[in-house]
Amino acid sequence: GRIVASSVEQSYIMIKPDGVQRGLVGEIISRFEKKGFVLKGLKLFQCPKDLAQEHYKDLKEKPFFPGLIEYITSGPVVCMAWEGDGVVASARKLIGATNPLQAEPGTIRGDLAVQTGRNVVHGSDSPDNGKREIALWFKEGELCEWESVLTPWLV
Ligand code: RTP
Repeated sequence: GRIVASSVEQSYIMIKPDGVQRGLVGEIISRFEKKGFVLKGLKLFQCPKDLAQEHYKDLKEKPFFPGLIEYITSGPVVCMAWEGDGVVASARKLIGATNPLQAEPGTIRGDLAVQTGRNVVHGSDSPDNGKREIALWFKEGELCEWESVLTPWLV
């Protein structure tokens, strides 16, 4: 879809099927809310195979690629667009290392997961990929422009 460009940095954050299945949706959303980022898009979504393949296209030569596509399409995901200065790098820190056994306690993966192949959440790795992924996962009209009460306190 085509999404109206925001001047503020945005990250595409996704709760993967294991996070939804395990009832961790509220816990994960809460961490981004408490940090002070602003939620601009949110939906529960059954990802089709072609979208999963497009999202992870840079990994298509990896041996784990077929298993990754099966995992991401195995049940609904929660798609989110989070906004704020520095949100992309900060969200990666909140999420923690790709391998949850190496992720620091206090991070989402460090606290809630044990397997790389079941690491509960995705976060964009650059502001450009944040834009690309939000445009890939959301359609026109699915993002909301609204004024958070955080703005006068945090910006
Ligand atoms: P993400 O894109 O989900 O935030 O993860 P990431 O940047 O931390 O990791 P990346 O290397 O981009 O890998 C994407 C996702 O593929 C799965 N993976 N499985 N079995 C394996 O060795 C393996 N390696 C990666 C993980 O779900 C990882 O998050």
